[in-house]
Amino acid sequence: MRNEPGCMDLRQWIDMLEREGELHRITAPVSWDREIGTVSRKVLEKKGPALLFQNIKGYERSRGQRVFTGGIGTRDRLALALGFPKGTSNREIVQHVMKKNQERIPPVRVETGPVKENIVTGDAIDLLEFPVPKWHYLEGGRYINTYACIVTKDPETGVQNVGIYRGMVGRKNSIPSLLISGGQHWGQHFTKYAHLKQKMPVACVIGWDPIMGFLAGSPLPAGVSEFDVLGAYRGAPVPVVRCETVDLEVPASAEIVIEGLIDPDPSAYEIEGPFAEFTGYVSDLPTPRPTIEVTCITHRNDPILRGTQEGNMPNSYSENAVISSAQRAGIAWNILNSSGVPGVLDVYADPITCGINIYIKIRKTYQAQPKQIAAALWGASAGQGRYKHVFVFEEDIDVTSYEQMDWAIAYRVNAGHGGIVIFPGLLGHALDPSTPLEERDVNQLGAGIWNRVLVDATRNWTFERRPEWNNERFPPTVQPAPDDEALVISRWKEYGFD
Ligand SMILES: Cc1cc2nc3c(=O)[nH]c(=O)nc-3n(C[C@H](O)[C@H](O)[C@H](O)COP(=O)(O)O)c2cc1C
Ligand SMILES: [Mn+2]
Repeated sequence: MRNEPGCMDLRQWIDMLEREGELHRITAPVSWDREIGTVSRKVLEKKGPALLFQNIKGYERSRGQRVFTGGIGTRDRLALALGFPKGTSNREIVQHVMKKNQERIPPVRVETGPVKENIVTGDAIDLLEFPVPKWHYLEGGRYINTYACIVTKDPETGVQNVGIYRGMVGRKNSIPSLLISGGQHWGQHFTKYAHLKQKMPVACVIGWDPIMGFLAGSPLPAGVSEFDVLGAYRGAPVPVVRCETVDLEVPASAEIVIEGLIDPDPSAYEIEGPFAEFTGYVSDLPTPRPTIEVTCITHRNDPILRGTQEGNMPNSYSENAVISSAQRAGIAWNILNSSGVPGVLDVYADPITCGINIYIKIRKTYQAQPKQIAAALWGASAGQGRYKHVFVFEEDIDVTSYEQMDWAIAYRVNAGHGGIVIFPGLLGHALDPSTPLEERDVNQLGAGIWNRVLVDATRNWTFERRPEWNNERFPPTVQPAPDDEALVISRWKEYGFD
């Protein structure tokens, strides 16, 4: 059963995690300089709790003293954030995401809220009054925008977008940011402002309802406001207030909001990077990038800086991975539904690869069904940076179990008979380090290139049914007969087992 909690601010979310035994408070003094990042990496390795650092060295009397991270570090905490109990199945969560992504409840404007308890402007602005971590030793600086949900407005339609895009502290009032002009929605807005020869207004929302980042961190269709979808997830409109210096709206009980302008003139760019990327590799040389000049900071009393350690490793996947794996599975399943592919029973993206590899369970009704699935995913623009490797299984295989999938890949895939298909030269992700640099030269090619692979681990329908196999195309498995199994289970204790 799912409960409808309504919108939650960060403090309510932290309280909920604490009640569920999913929060750890660190009261020992900790340094912002790599220590917070390393602690959070070690806790990710253990699939441990969310962390509230309450005592950051040198910040005892500063504007901000606390850092919160790891809120959605596991699938169980994602379930909690969505209003489900822990242990909810992949299928149930993904189907909820598919439905809610398509619903809308617009926000409601309120006069004021806790985010206006403190308003900082002009020379008083100093981003390093907040305990901004340097997360990783190879990173180029202190990243303040890691889980910041950045609001921008389409200058033509007036629709607001909310997206997560990284940004580093440059000067005391500047945030050079990874702004990709092509696919990302703030990048599309930026191109329009540049055309108008105007600076783009932005508002970075740091710390609010966990589902805001869940929606801002994965692609909804262009032109859809993530605030409207967030309202639908919560069954209640998002209460928003107007910003002080830009014509944008932000949640009224956010912890910290950084308002600013991005100048499209490249001479205003500042250096950003390197950064520990979602792929688990550190990439990008220090590069001049579009930069937020901060015009105002508003924040709650005793604000909590919400941040996250980026980068997936096999033994320690990031929050981004947990979030985007559920979203990317839902997006894939919606693509398959809208393409008319029948018989899809489950779609799983493991956090480790967050949908770069995608596992699909079907009820097979025709031989070409897995090929149709791959073609649909590869043809959709929402699949641009995901679904590089598509694996298709039948209904007897649990696609959340690597053991089961491994067995099916071993004994149902025949590469010489259509079991493996490579489609070269499709849209790809420019950050994938397995792609040669020249094939991810976005300036030259417009987008990265991938050689995509389908692994069809369903039983081959070109095989004839055989009488000695009970008229099936494959032999029977070694599973005991149901009657034999029932007898043995009923006598289990008599054999001396527990
Ligand atoms: C924690 C986290 C960090 C992210 N960092 C970046 C980033 O630095 N740059 C980027 O372009 N996308 C980043 N993303 C992915 C975008 O948020 C995602 O593509 C999203 O769809 C952007 O919103 P939009 O579709 O409204 O543009 C990040 C996602 C998460 C969850
Ligand atoms: Mn968007």
